[in-house]
Order: sequence, then C-alpha cells, then structure tokens
Amino acid sequence: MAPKIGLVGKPSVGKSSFFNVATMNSVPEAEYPFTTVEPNVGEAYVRVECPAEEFGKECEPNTGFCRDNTRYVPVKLVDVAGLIPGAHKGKGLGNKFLSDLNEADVLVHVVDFSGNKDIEGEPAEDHDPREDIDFLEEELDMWYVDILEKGLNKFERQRHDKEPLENVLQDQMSAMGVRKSMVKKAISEGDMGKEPDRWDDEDVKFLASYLRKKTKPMVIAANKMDLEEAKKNYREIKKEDKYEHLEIIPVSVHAERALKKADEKNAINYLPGSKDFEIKKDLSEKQKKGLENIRSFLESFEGTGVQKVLEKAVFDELDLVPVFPVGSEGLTDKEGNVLPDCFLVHESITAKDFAFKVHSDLGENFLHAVDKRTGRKKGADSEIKDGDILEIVSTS
Ligand SMILES: Nc1nc2c(ncn2[C@@H]2O[C@H](COP(=O)(O)OP(=O)(O)OP(=O)(O)O)[C@@H](O)[C@H]2O)c(=O)[nH]1
Ligand SMILES: [Mg+2]
Repeated sequence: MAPKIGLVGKPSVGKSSFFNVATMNSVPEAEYPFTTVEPNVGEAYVRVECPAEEFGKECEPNTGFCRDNTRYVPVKLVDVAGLIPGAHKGKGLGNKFLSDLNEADVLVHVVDFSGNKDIEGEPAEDHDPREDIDFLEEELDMWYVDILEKGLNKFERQRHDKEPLENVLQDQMSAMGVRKSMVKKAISEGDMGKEPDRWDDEDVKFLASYLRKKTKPMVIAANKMDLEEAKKNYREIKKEDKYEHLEIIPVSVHAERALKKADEKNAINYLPGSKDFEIKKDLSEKQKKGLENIRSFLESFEGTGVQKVLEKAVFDELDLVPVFPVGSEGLTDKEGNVLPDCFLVHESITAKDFAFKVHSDLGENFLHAVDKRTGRKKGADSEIKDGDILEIVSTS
C-alpha cells in the first residue's frame, strides 16, 4: 500500500497547483478562493536509488518509472478544498471535507509565503504567513476534538460495558489511524487521570492535539518562493525559535512546472528533484533568460522544493524505507521482470512483517527471507534494511 499524503492549507496557496505538477494532472487552479471543492486524488513519486546498476542490469518497474538510475516510486497525493479560520464552526466550506484526509498518513501544509493573500485567500498585501502556520494547527486540532468528543460521549453511555477508554477511542478514531497505545501514552503524558468526566476542555484539547500530531505528522511547503516577498518572509521566519521545530521547505511550484514542461518538449534535460538541468535545444534569448532565472533559484534553494517536500514527508516524517521483493531466480519475478516492485515500509519492520505486506500467504507460510546481495538467510524477526532486495521463502 502506497503511503497517502494530504495537501492542506487556506484557499489560493497553490494546493491544486502542487497536486498538478507532482501528479501530472490538470485539475482547476485559479486566483480566487475555493477553486477546489471535491477532493482530487493522484499519483506522485518519491525518489529511491535503483539497485539494478549494482548488478549491471536495468530494472523493469511494475509501477512508477526509472530514470538515470533513480527509481520514482508511487505515493498517493490528495488535494482538498481550502480551510479558513473557524472552519470547525462551519466557516467557508466548513471542515466536512477534512474527512477526505482521514486516511492521509502525513500532511503537507501549503503556505503562501508571499503574503499576497489574506487568511481567507483573498488578495492582500503584507499578510503574515505566520498567521497561516498557526491557525491551521488549531483547525486540525478542533477537527480531532469533535471526533474525540463523540468517542468520549460513547464511553459515558456505555460505561456499563466496562470497555476500556482506549478501546472505545481507538474504535471511534480508527479511520484516522488512532491506536490504543497512543491514547494511553497521551493520557499519561498529559497527566490528566483516567476519568474523562473529570477532564476539562484543555485536557480534551491536549489529547486531541497529541493524537493529531501522531497520526498526521506535517511538513510545511513555503510556496511561491519565486516571489521576492516570499523569500524575505522565509529568511525571517527561518530564524525564529518559535518555528524551529517545524520542517519548512522552500518551494516554487511554478518553477517545477516550467522545468517539467521544458523537459517534456525536449528543450532541457531535467530530472524532477534535481538541483540543476541541462539545456538541449537552441532557445530564444527570452526562454534562456527565464531558464537561467530558475537555475539561480535552484542553486539558492537546492531544487524547486516539490520533490523535497514529498520525500521529507515519506522518509523523515513517516520513516519509510524502500525494499525490493524478488523471486527465487536472480533479481526477477516469475515473469522475468528485473526488480519489478519497490515497497515503502516502516524502517523498524521485520522480515516476516515485510512478507505479510507483499502477500498475506507469504506472511502466514513464512520460512525465511534471503538477502539477495549476500545470499544470507534472514529469520522472521530480523529487521529489514533500507534498500534491501529480498526473496521470501515460504511453504506455500
Ligand atoms: N508565483 C507563484 N504563484 C503560484 C505558485 N503556485 C501556485 N500559484 C498561484 O496561486 C493561485 C492559486 O493556486 P491554486 O492551486 O488554485 O490554489 P489552491 O490552494 O488549490 O486554492 P483553493 O482550491 O481555492 O483552495 C494560482 O493563481 C496559481 O497560479 C508558485 O509557485 N508561484
Ligand atoms: Mg485547489
């Protein structure tokens, strides 16, 4: 199962533009707020080093693609409607669409760093992006509070069942990925006691916020960095202690789009995520100037930021690593395709957990795995490693 990344933020910050450029779609994007109402779901990619070259081979991916020895592995991207302050009380489009993000494993908060839009996405001057960073966390917390309260009410109503609180809450919030262990840990860290009828609003908010941060870790995409105002805001905010704990990645969706288009037209050679590109065709002076501007942007910010945001989310926030399952013959599957699959799995899983991810039959009938680099056997409990190529040997 590919990890799912949700794009959130106030209207007109470039969520749909980010979605389009990362998934090569063309959903509507526009200057006015609430351009998006229904969610868009698409396939984006994260980069992984392809191991085929180590063996003097070329890979044949079932999903995604490979370019210059870099494997682009699919992840799911979801673009939803804009969110404004007070959404949890029904403002704007309210927060009903947040349920479209229930299953998101990680969020990307797209922020317009230029300050050219107010908090509701209407044109403005000198709007402070700090406000956007702050309000969004509050709205997400309130979304969790609403659902948590439903769970607490249920717990009160069913007291006679003697079902532990963490079980009731895990049930109520399962769509969001809340687990019993998280509820227990939050309650102990918040030092709030185990009797919800004694909790005040602050306790409930603490628990909601804790669960939100655990189940929806977040990366901030500081978008529109091609504009001077955005660069200025970024430099200032980066220096502030208050925002030190956040992953803020400078992004220009427009720069990424220009490069991808030029690459498609064979005018340049650009690999998504790279810090540079090569001009292949004779271009007009104007075109060259435009591209040179983008080149200096790439130098300053180490790329356009689009790939970096996706990869921060998948590799740093979710701690996923690539593992390549193959059959018994060399590096191929039964059909003879070289390194056909790449799974993104949590770095702490075992060889047997991995077998279950590939196929439940392989997990149930697991004997051992074989590390295809060394030929050594790996037992059920041995941890998988970043970039492993594994054959699963089972009785089935
Ligand atoms: N300068 C600049 N403008 C951008 C960039 N990315 C998006 N925009 C512009 O921002 C505006 C809003 O873009 P959308 O992608 O529709 O924004 P959204 O966040 O999906 O908005 P809603 O669907 O209304 O919530 C459009 O005019 C885009 O062209 C960027 O990297 N740089
Ligand atoms: Mg949109």
